[in-house]
Amino acid sequence: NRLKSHSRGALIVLEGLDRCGKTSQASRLVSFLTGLGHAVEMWRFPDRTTVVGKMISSYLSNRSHLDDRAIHLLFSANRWEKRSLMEDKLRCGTTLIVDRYSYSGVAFSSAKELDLLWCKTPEKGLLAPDLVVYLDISPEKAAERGGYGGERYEQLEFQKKVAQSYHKLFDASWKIVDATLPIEEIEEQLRDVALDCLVTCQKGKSLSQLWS
Ligand code: FDM
Repeated sequence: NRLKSHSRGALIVLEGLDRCGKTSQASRLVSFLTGLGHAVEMWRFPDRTTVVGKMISSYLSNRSHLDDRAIHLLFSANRWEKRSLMEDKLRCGTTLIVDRYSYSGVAFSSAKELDLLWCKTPEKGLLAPDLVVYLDISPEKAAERGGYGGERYEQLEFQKKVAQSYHKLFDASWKIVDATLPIEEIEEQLRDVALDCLVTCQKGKSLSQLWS
């Protein structure tokens, strides 16, 4: 029983440092919204299943090496190759909970000292999220959680730079959630903002484009 399938779905993005809890919160939110009868899918970027995604995955696991700008553009291309499907899903009423998006693209690449504006440019024209939730944790606390998997960016010094880059992207519309709160409290906050966002989209808020 899909409720309100005549109105569009919401594009909700979760961002944050590695080990901030994004992925588990995203799946909890998907279960919650699905339980209420909404059509919901969990997406993530990079989407490692595509050809471009496989190149990214190989880079992240240090099996290949790429120029900083080349990998930046691959991450962006990986979003572009999903753009039309994303728009179709949203217009058909499916809400997408997305684990990382263009903000990760800009935050991680500009942490390598690539120019911020240069990093944003290939993202222009992708769909703008209806809601961005930032799970806020210090790089030190995140590192203490352990389980850095050994991928290229999972190092404290680099995560410190990523945190600074994220701060440059903060926008008044973002929902900043303290990622060190108990899991259930974070979950509760996410439910509230997500439901508000769904209502706004159902009421006819139009889709817009990122950074154009
Ligand atoms: N990452 C992710 C980027 O550098 N640019 C991007 O555009 C995206 C989406 O890839 F370290 C980085 C962030 C992270 C790594 O992400 C893989 P997951 O969430 O660990 O799969």
